[in-house]
Amino acid sequence: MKSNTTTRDHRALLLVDLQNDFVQGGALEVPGGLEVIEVANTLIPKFSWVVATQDWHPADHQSFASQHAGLAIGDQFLLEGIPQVAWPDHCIEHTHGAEFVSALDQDRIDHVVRKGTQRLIDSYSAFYDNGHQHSTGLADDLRRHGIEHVIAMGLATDYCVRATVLDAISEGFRVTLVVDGCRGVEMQPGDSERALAEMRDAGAEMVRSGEL
Ligand code: VGL
Ligand code: ZN
Repeated sequence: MKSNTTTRDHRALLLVDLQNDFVQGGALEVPGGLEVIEVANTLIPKFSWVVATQDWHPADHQSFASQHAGLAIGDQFLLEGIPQVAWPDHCIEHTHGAEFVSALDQDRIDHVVRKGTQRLIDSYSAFYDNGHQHSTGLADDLRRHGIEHVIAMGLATDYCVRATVLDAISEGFRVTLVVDGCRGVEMQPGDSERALAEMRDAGAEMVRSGEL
């Protein structure tokens, strides 16, 4: 059991998509993705509430290039009117690729948020789908636990981390991003740097894991 040593901890650690398909050898490998697992394991014991997101797609998810004749991986298209990148098949529900990386200290995860479960809409953020129509319930769940401050890290900086951090800020949480705990896909060079600037401009505080 975890002990609650602080009087009242209003902080939660939010681990974004630390799944096999996003690390070395995975279907949507994020360069250096495996390196952040150690960062996560170092931070987990410092928090009394740990949330992890899990990208969790049906096998025929329409964000997959394989579902569209004439689309190649990395192409941009409109999915039900919403801009979408065509991804390789990844994080298919109940497969090895969708599982958390085994080196991650999963015993200390209190709550898992699965996203991208609806075939016609993608969901980068831990809070809402990409059309901002359906909530995952995470914001209310965090508030119910007295959380005011979210410390985020994970994969990928330029997609799911970015969307999660921007939504957390809009939801009224104080947000800190652990920069060395993130890696980007970089479909275009500079995407991660641009995402970091966007998150900073929106109000995210940037720290390194050693400062926490
Ligand atoms: C992600 C692309 C597609 C991510 C998930 O975790 O950043 N990126 N699905
Ligand atoms: Zn996905």
